Amino acid sequence: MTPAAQALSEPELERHFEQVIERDQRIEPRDWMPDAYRKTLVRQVAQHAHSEIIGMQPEANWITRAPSLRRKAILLAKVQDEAGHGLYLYSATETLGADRTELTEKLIDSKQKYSSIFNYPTLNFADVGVIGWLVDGAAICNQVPLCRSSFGPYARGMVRICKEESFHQRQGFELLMTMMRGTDAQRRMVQDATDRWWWPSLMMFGPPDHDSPNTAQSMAWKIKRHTNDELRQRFVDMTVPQAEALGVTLPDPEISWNDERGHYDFGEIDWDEFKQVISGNGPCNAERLAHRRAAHEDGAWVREAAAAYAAKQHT
Ligand code: BYC
Repeated sequence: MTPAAQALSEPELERHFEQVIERDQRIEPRDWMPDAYRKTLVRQVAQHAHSEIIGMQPEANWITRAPSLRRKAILLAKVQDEAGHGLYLYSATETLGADRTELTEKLIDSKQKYSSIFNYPTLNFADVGVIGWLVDGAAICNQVPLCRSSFGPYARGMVRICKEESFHQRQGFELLMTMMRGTDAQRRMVQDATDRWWWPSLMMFGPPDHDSPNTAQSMAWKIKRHTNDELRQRFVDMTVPQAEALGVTLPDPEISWNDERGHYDFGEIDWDEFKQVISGNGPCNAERLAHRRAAHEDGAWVREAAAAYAAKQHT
């Protein structure tokens, strides 16, 4: 907080905060902010960071079995990028006063969420391509508007993350194009992966607007710039022509262009499945958390050594 701001009363600080939001300027870490604004940002950004880190697991499953050295190098680089995204985002939470160790503990104790999408298994190598195409594609739709989020460190972090995500999306599409030009068996793999990932990708955008408790306030604070349903629709509109170009069928017979709305209509999402997955009962929740917990325990000696080294530098 600047010395001038320190002299202001609480209602004046609140008014100043609201003006910054109204003018589409950024709130910075040392600015005064309402506790609830800080809390919702820590919740969203921590969940986002956890998603990047847990999201390394489904694709890492294929690093040792990638079909060529080129595909292996690409996949390794992509999974490393996700680790980087997690680190930028944990750093953004630290500017809000959160403690990264505590956040990791909350993740492994199931007290904080991560994206539902990473609780599904990666059964064949086409899943790597479909994650790039659909999961990173959905992530881009959701995250590009976050580059204009009202909290400075989050918005700035998202600029670089989005650049890398769009590269990931293209690598996924290129992988799938290559497989679609291959054998019948390869084309069947791509269709099978598309069938399994389509609906979970739509769920990534969160519950429908009428059932989304956080959207109204997060939009008023300009943390979120669009509702969950608006972004989901944008993703469907973007992806249907891509599926046609690729030559795969999206597993929803209700997809059709609606001239009146100027959008594609699509079928009903299974929200019971979504609720099950975010309550810890998805196909891979237990495995993902067990793996993350084991990695955290295995890394204890590194953290201890780093702390001992830092302490030595200060003596
Ligand atoms: N999964 O009121 P709502 C990536 C929770 S990683 C799980 O609409 P909000 C990648 C929500 O947290 C990309 N939980 O909430 C990485 C809330 O629960 P709490 C990850 C979900 O926050 C590796 C409750 O449901 N992206 O791209 O206004 C490899 C009610 O929801 C989900 C982000 O994290 C879900 N899908 O809106 C490849 C983006 N959806 O917290 C790729 C940043 C909702 O009250 N986050 N919930 O207990 C956001 O944009 C927003 O937080 C959301 C939800 C749109 C996700």
